[in-house]
Amino acid sequence: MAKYELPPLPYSYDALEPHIDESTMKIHHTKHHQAYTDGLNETLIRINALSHKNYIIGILSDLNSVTEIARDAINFHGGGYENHRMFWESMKPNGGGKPGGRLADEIGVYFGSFSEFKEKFSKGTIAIQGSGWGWLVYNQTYSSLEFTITPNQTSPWTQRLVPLLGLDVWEHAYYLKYQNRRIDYVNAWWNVVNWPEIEERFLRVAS
Ligand code: MN3
Repeated sequence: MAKYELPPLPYSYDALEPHIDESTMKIHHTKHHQAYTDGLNETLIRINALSHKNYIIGILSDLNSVTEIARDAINFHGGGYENHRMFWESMKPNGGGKPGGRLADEIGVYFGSFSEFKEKFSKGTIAIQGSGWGWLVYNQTYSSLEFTITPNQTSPWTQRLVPLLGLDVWEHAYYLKYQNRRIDYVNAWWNVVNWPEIEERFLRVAS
């Protein structure tokens, strides 16, 4: 397997204005995401696993297969690489609104309604202590939708949960524009969610 490379953003750095500002997007992508990508490659080289047959999702789903000395680094950099790859695609200019189709129905089943889901996701994510992510995940064991949070860059895949929609609440994701007002960032972020993409992710895994 070739080295991992920073995936290009599917839109321009200023495309999510005014909700997420250009400077934040540029630094977040070219510095932070690049650093996780580099860290992942360096870790894989260190353990002679650059040719690991599995894509990073497979590795994260089975962290015990990684030699113990590198497990934390793979969790962090590999999670950081994959979480951010998904994050960029989870957003789009003129996004927001509500999901449709089967995902909308299932959100109704598991959360009561879309507004109840949104409230649970927002509250739970705003309340994360320190750095981490809020997630809508698909639990393949129970064929259910769940809200969960992970610390730092830990991926839901490490808990055998399929990430559908994640929100990065590290300060680097919002501090330039929102400073300490994480709640304002979270509320604004809903305006750029790429629901058609999240619906497709759900349909690919839902049984
Ligand atoms: Mn980030």
